[in-house]
Parts: sequence; C-alpha cells; structure tokens
Amino acid sequence: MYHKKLDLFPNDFLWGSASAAYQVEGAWNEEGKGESIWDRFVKIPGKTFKGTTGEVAVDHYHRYKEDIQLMAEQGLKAYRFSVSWSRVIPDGNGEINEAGLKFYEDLIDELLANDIEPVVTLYHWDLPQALQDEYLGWEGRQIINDFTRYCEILFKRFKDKVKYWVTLNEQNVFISHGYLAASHPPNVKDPKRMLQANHHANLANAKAIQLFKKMDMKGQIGPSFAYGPTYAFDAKSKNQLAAENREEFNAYLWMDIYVYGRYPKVAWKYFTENGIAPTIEDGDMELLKEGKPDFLGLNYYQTFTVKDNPLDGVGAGKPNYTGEKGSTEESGMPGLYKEVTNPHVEYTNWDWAIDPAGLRIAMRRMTSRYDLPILITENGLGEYDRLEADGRIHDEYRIDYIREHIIAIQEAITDGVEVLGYCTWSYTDLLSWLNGYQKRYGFVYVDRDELNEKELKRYKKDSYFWYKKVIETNGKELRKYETE
Ligand code: BGP
Repeated sequence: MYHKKLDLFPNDFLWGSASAAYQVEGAWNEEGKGESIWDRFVKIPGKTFKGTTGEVAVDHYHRYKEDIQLMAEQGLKAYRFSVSWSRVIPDGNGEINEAGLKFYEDLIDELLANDIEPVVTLYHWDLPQALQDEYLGWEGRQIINDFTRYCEILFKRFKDKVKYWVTLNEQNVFISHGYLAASHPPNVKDPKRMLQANHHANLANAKAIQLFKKMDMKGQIGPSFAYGPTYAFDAKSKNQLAAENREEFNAYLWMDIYVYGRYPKVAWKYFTENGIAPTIEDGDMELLKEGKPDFLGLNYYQTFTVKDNPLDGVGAGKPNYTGEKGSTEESGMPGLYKEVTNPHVEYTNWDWAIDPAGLRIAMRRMTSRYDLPILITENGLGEYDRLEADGRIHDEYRIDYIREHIIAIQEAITDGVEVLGYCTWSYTDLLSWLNGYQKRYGFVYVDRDELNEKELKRYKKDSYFWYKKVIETNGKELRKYETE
C-alpha cells in the first residue's frame, strides 16, 4: 500500500527502550534474592557462549541511577524492564523479600522523577528455581496461582505508579526453547510436556489479566509476543501451505489464545493426532476467554522464509550462537515447513534477517486478525560494536536498522494500525542469553566482555544521539543528529 503522505506519530507516542532483569541486573544472590532457573541453567557446561552468565551482567542493580540519568538526558519516554520473581519472592510462593520489592520501587520512582514511563514485565523467563524443584515450574498447575499471587503483590504495590504492564515475555520462545530444544531452562526435549507447560502459561497469563481487571487497575496489560511473520519461498502452492503451517504453529497457537481464548483448529488436530495435546480441565477454556489483553506486545526482529518439508524432512537444527555468519543449521518441523534463506534480504552476523517491511507486515496481520492496539516491546539489532580510542562507537548500521523499522511503523500507522509505542531492544548492552556479551544491542555501550567484567563503564554510541533527535522531533527527524 502506497500513501501520498505518512501520518505523524501521535503526540503521546512512547519512544522507549527495553531490558530484562537477568540480562542487566547482576546481583544474582544479593539482598535476599532467591535462585532462578537461569542462575542454575547457565552453569551447565556448554549451554551458553563461553560459559557466560548474568551473575554480574551489566550491574544495573547497583547502577540503575546512572543508567536512568542517561535515559533522561536522551529524553527517553518509556523504559521497559522486568521484575525478577525470585528477587521479590525468593522461593516463588512464600515470604516476600522487602529489599527486592524496594529495589523495583526505587527504580520506578527514579524513572517517574525523570518523566520516564515505566513499562513493567512481570515475567521475563527467570522463574524461581524453588518452583521448578517443588512442582516442575510451568508443568505444575500450581504455577497458575503462584504466578497470580506474585502479580497481585506487584499490582498492589505499584498500582498508582505503573500504567503499562506486560504479563509474559515471549511465551512462544521460553516454552519452545525450554521444552523442545532444551536450549533454555528447564532443559527438556518433550513436545507433550511442552504443550502442558504452555497450557499452564496460557492460564497464568489469563488469570493475571483477569485479576488486573478485578482490581480495577488504571493502566493497560498485555503479553509480549515474539512474532516473526512467515513468507513462502515462492508462489508454489506447497510452499504457501508451508508458510500457513508456520503461522499456525508459531503465531496463531499463542495469539489466538490470548485474544480469543481458543486453540486454533489445525494445530489442535495435529496435537491430538500425535498424542501430545495438553490436558484441559473444567473451567480452563472459560478462564482463557476472560483473559483478553488490552494490547498485544510485539517483539519483532525478523521474518522467516519457508519451503515445503516432507514427513521425513529436516527437524530442529542448531542456531548460530557464535556470531559466525552463515553457521545456522537448516531447521524445520517435519511434515510442516522448513526455514530457508531469503535471497531478498540481508542477514546479521548471527544470521537474523534484516527486514523492516516485515514489521509492517506483522503489525498489519495482527491488526486484521486481532484488532487490538500494539505496543512494540522489542526491536533492535544485535551486532559487534567497536569502542574507539576516543570513547566513541560508530554504530551507523544500528541507526540504519532502527530508522528503517521506525519508518515501517509510521507506514503501518498510516495503513490504520493503532500503535502505543516503540521500545527498542535494548537500552544498554546486556547479556544476550546464549550469545554472551559480544552480541550488542544497546544505545549505551557497556565495556565488558565474556571473560572480563572490567569496570563496566558506560559509553554513548552514535545511535544514542540519533535516537535522542528522533524523540525530540517525535519521529519527524530521522536523518540528522549531532554527537557530543
Ligand atoms: C528476545 C528476548 C530478549 C532478547 C532478544 C534478543 O527473544 O525477549 O530478552 O534477548 O530476544 O535475543 P538474543 O539475546 O538471543 O539475541
């Protein structure tokens, strides 16, 4: 769709940026924090790049004021961060750790004092280890009540301060990586267990939203979903069908539940036929229907291109966690689809497709199927950065990436999509789960690497100054900027 003129960004558009507790905080066992499943998982040899952990991460726990100062100076309108459940309730369902809660209160107060809207993610993957030990975490139904109680504690405490809440971050990612690929905790490879854990996550998400409404909270709530739209490799009908399959099993399977409280028919038939469908108890489907979110959070990084894949075709391949371009192994779901290289887009050093138009497509598809406002909760470029001798980082590739994605958002708005805001991933550099510290996403460079924490000094990248200008001009000035 072409437009003669693009709509302007709304005046209250949230120009933001994001992070997650395990990736930035560090202080993994300080001031009463309990162990999380990530604290444990990263210690398994061979699981993360060069054995990196978030034990110190970028020390945001101790340096949050310095980080917020940088945000304030940049003019950031919103900061999305996550609360670490085991910092607030060390064993997941027992006593509250006041020091943990206080940390988040101070963080929120500091943001508000600087006119930055806090966007709070309730769960960004760091489940209390104690709940994993007690009833297998997401595989136990008790997680639904425990998660809701944890949410209630945060809702009560921050009711008057926080307007934007994100329930689960990328349920599709933590469930499929945790229970099918065994590349995330709890390190399981079992599709039946995966779907049962997923069903409980669906219910926990819905119950938290239901509680939010019951408590008459002033703000808005929704999940953050990792949606990378699928393209068929070409117009061959079997490849088109493969694309339908990927959408069904990677997108509708979650978003249909969030918005309509139903499992998509095709996926459900496949699960029953293969004997892996989750057990559904009385009242589950009613609860799912009641948990309709106010908005859909969208984490967009890339699109996926697929071809037909027969029943004896390729299965899960190893992704590129090393930053060696081209090292991603072929991957697919036998009988459904396989992912192939898209000859029309560029790829990053971690083999992620750079495709700004894909963001517009994602937003269009979500709007036409779900008709809810969208908050872009993540989007960004993970790349190698170089700190120059003069303390500068010339990340023009990141500026190009974000600029083109912002234009895609403006086009989507002009198409008719309702967008609340845009949070880049990430504010400072941080731990990239399995990829160590060399895959950098931030506007702010943090001087540490895999083997050496150094002094964790912060440096403003060129993209920092560029985004400052974008915010100042409410997205009208996407090209010019001045560094210090
Ligand atoms: C999303 C996660 C983020 C972040 C981002 C980049 O899936 O929600 O926490 O890590 O992806 O991914 P990676 O760090 O693997 O490059």
